[in-house]
Amino acid sequence: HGLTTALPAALERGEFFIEYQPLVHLGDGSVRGAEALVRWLHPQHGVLGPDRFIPLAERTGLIVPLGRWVLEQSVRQARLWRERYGGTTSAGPLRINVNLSPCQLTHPGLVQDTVDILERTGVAPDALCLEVTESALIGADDDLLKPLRRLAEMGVDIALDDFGTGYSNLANLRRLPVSVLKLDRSFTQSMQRFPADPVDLKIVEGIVSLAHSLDLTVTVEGVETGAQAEQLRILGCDTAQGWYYARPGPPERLHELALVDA
Ligand code: G
Ligand code: G
Ligand code: MN
Ligand code: NA
Repeated sequence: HGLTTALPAALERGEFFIEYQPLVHLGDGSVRGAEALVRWLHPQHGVLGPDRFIPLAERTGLIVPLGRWVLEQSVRQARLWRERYGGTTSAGPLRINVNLSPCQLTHPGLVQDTVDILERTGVAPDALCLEVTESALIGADDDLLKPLRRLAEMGVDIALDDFGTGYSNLANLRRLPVSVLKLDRSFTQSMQRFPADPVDLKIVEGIVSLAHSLDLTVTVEGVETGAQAEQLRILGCDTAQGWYYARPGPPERLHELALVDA
């Protein structure tokens, strides 16, 4: 339909833009980086969120050039942040998280495109974290994991996004080249009630303890209140993201948030 056929021209016309949502260290509240979230400024419909067009882009294959564009823009932005701060904030260099769709994982150019973008921009691989959903990696064979392994060996972090929703076998984690778990928003929501559901508390505690024993970092999504942040900090989560800290916004917002902190 209409949106689908308009996608390729939209990329050429520069109708896509990226908002950034900060990632905050739960221990000291400092901004450590941001997740890049793509939007489409449609000439008739206004701003469309990724839910409206990413599935269409996946079906038509446009996700590959669109994803490459998002990666390049985001890494360039990370480079600008580094220049602005002389490379560091109080908490070290700002990092950038970029979502990968399953189609990008199977595209043969992924590793080379990523290497090229990092080289062109002069950004170190360890400033980049690629987010892959848990469901995309369920039952993944070695062919699918190979490019992620190569990227991980270069120092790029791989995060398992929406973790806890995909029915993945926890033992399976050992096989995956991931260094970050992003706990799904549903866990954070269950911390809203006070006292929180004791079973949910145990589940989060268990995930955090397993993750740390495997040398993985735990990021929580969807933090909307200070009480949730405090509960998740006590449970041992490392990093948080959510409206309590900031909604996704233009890159200048992150400058302000990180500078307040520096
Ligand atoms: O922007 P919003 O917070 O509504 O994000 C909705 C979903 O869209 C998130 O699950 C996110 O992972 C996904 N998303 C946002 N930007 C991108 C992108 O550049 N590529 C892919 N594949 N998914 C994205
Ligand atoms: O990659 P992922 O699908 O997890 O992208 C995050 C999505 O969650 C985006 O759509 C973003 O706008 C949304 N989001 C970010 N912070 C919050 C929050 O605190 N509460 C809720 N309900 N949604 C959030
Ligand atoms: Mn994500
Ligand atoms: Na997510």
